[in-house]
Amino acid sequence: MSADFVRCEYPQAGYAELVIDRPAARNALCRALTDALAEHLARLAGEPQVRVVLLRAEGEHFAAGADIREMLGISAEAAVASDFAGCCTALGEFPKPLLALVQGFALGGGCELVEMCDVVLAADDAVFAHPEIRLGTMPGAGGTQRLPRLIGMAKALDLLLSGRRMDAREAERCGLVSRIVPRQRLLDEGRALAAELATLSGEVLMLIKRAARDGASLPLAAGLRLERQLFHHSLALADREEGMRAFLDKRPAHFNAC
Ligand code: CO8
Repeated sequence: MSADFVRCEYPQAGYAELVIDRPAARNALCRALTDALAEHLARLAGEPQVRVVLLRAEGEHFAAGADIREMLGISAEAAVASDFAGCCTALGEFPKPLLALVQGFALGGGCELVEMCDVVLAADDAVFAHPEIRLGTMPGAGGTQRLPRLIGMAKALDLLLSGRRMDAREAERCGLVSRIVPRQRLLDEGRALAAELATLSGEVLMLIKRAARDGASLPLAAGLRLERQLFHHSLALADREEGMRAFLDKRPAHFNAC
């Protein structure tokens, strides 16, 4: 496994951390790195004790996008044959909550990774951009599709067509970022949030993510039907009984993993 550029850690019970670790190249997303990410995610999806995954990066920056040197050598035919950029679907399809911690630059494919995460904590120095246009190329891992859905068409096309940078405050205002955190507090705050979610029902966390994510691409009536179906399903879970009994017994609930 090409694990060198991504490591998986378990700082505390209930959640895992995936750490992108290629800081000398500003965490540029070479194929070995995205393959390693996909392999870790496939394994974590099946680890019942892992209820939440936190994605973070070593160094000053989150990720500077696709590896431009590598990309320069890829022909259109080779990109089709190797499903280049399809390698990131593992993140977009991951069923458990994904928290992203972003410091410094999240550019191009790096910004696309952020767009695939569920809760984004940005350091106050975080900068987001889709500079692909300035390289004569375009987003290929979901940027033109997810960004407009996240922040609206007008703002998304402003960013995608110009390649301009957006600071953490603007990213929070427009809905790409969930919370801004002082840079020196980013890891602690991210781990505290992951640990908090890891005490909750793994099954229900996944149901809520599924309802919100799958419902977002449906017409409202179909989305409401999906929610109702998943809600009814949740009523059969032992965790539902445990949560409600614990409330009435005035004690903390002890929920199951996934
Ligand atoms: N690819 C390859 N190498 C990179 C990349 C990159 N994206 N970014 C930085 N590096 C390397 C540099 O070449 C340099 O290497 P070396 O030390 O060997 O010369 C090293 O990292 C340090 O880079 P800088 O000296 O430029 O570092 P600075 O701190 O001055 O600047 C920046 C940091 C602002 C991040 C700057 O490096 C930069 O602008 N990088 C390019 C950003 C960019 O244009 N990204 C878009 C790439 S295209 C894309 O993402 C398309 C997505 C398609 C799908 C994705 C599927 C995975």
